[in-house]
Amino acid sequence: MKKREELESAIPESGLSRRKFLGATALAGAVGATGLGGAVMTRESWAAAVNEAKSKYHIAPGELDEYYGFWSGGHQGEVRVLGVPSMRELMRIPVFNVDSASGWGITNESKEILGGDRQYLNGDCHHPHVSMENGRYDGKYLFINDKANTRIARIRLDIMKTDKVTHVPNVQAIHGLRLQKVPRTNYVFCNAEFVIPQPNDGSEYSLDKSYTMFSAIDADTMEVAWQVLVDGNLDNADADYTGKYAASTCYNSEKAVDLAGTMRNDRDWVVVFNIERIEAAVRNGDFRTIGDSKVPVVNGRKGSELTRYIPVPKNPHGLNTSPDGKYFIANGKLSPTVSVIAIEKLDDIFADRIELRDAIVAEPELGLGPLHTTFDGRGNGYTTLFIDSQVCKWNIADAIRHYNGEDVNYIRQKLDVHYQPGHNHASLTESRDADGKWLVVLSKFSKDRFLPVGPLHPENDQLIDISGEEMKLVHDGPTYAEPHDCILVRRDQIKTKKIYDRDDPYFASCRKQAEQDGVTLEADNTVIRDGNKVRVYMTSVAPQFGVTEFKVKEGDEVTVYVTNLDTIEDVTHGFCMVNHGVSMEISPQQTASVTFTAGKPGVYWYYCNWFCHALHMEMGGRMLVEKA
Ligand code: K7E
Ligand code: CUA
Ligand code: CA
Repeated sequence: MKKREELESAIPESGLSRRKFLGATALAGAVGATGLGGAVMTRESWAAAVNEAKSKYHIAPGELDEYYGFWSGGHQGEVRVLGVPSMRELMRIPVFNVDSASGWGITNESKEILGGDRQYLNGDCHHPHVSMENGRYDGKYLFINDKANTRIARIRLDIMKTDKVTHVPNVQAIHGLRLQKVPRTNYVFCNAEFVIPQPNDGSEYSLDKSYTMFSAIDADTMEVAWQVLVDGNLDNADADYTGKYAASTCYNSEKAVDLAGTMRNDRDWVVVFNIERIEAAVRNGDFRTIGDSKVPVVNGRKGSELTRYIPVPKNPHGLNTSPDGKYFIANGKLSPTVSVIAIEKLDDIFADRIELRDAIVAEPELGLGPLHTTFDGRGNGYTTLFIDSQVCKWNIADAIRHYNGEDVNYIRQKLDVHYQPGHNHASLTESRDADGKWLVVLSKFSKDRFLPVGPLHPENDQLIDISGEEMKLVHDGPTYAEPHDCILVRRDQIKTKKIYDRDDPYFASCRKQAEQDGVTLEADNTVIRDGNKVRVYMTSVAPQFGVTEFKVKEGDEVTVYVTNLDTIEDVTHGFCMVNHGVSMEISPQQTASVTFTAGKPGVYWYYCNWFCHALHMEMGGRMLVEKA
């Protein structure tokens, strides 16, 4: 793609103002392909080309997008839901952060899910992935890692709320995360990035004796099923379409802590995990446990029958399975190449019938800093080039022919992106249904692309039309820190609830407590005193709480349960107790609860903080706190 100045000078003096032109530069990629480079561009043909490009991604008011996009919120700790191709933000799902609007990290329900880790206020999400059935998205769950505090979380996609959080033991910093695709998502595979002593109890500190592990989490129970001790470190992972193999990149085979040390070896490796053999080892008791953890840990270090280490250059990063199930692609990062590993050769590798490097069937040179590859389902890969600030479209079959000595050009196109892309992700690309329509490129720097907002810049998530022969950049999307990765799912693959079911497990513990107190959540407005514990049960119907006044004593542990009896879609209430740090969402037919300590004697108002009615401002009540 041409630079802005070249494009500008290519525009004839036909009346298109500079200002209008600059406004259209996001479409330059789209228009460039239709003849901007030539001298024949007139104002009319320019405008027609702009309009054609716009009509493909512009979703008119009231119209719905074709795809759900789930965006990681990076070190902001949440997951965001976008509509694609409009790139409109639809919802935010708090996960490892605290959210004042929904009460995530404040309500009892969220604290119960956050479990022993609720003392952490931060998270670092990278890799959102949607559960699968036979290699296709089933739309049930989305899983996401937390690198900062070594956790993974599961989000129920029917209500778009986090419903499980698991701390992974024996390791530090869960980074790569992928799901088993076939026969279904039984396992969530995740990589811990940093090597630590085993056990990490202060009896050992040397890097030499430090290791990390590949972990498999049972996707249904969210318990850790097993872990595999490996050599080197672990970065990104993916699984195959047979259910037999998963693979991970290692960039720190040197086990160095300094930068130069991690770059010492010309080749690091991809470690391939043999799932069947690992399961058999666990079944046969061929494992150990570490420290207090009961999780079976099997030995997958070099020489083990459970793994194979395929050397690849150099500090590889992304690991991506092609949607035809044929290849694992390891992205070279410090090498301008990606390594194409033929999955059909892995049986031979594990049977020691061929050499490790024989599994590599191509190593195309794409450009500087290849990080991640995605696919269009038509045999092409799209690899981000971090240093070149480009996406490279290349043909896998041609890269293989080239590797075998044929004189073919496997590179189809290089497109400038703005700037320094990390992940990119094509529609449905992690499933058999990869449809090659849209490509989202998550650029790490936006520099001059948006109005300045101070020293901290947004990132730039760019939308590229890949439905034709050429990639066309059609949209710039500023995002807050830091969506490493996203996933695009067809809208019919996700089925959401409009209102809660009254027996939803999300608030089962409210129901349990109410039963013990002889209270019917849906009907009763009552206050139960139990020593210094006070439980206030109230209903809400727009625009009123069922309880408008209750008395407690200073220092009481007060729990408020609100059951929203409204059955109308979109009528969500809130409960905010002034000067108590208490705020939560109660959506239609939901029960939510929050516990706090009653403050100094006096009057405290509570109010509904989700706009629900013309008389929403009037929806409130008073807590009267008496001297203890
Ligand atoms: Cu490349 Cu965490 Cu997938 Cu960032 S990771 S870009
Ligand atoms: Cu109820 Cu606002
Ligand atoms: Ca290295």
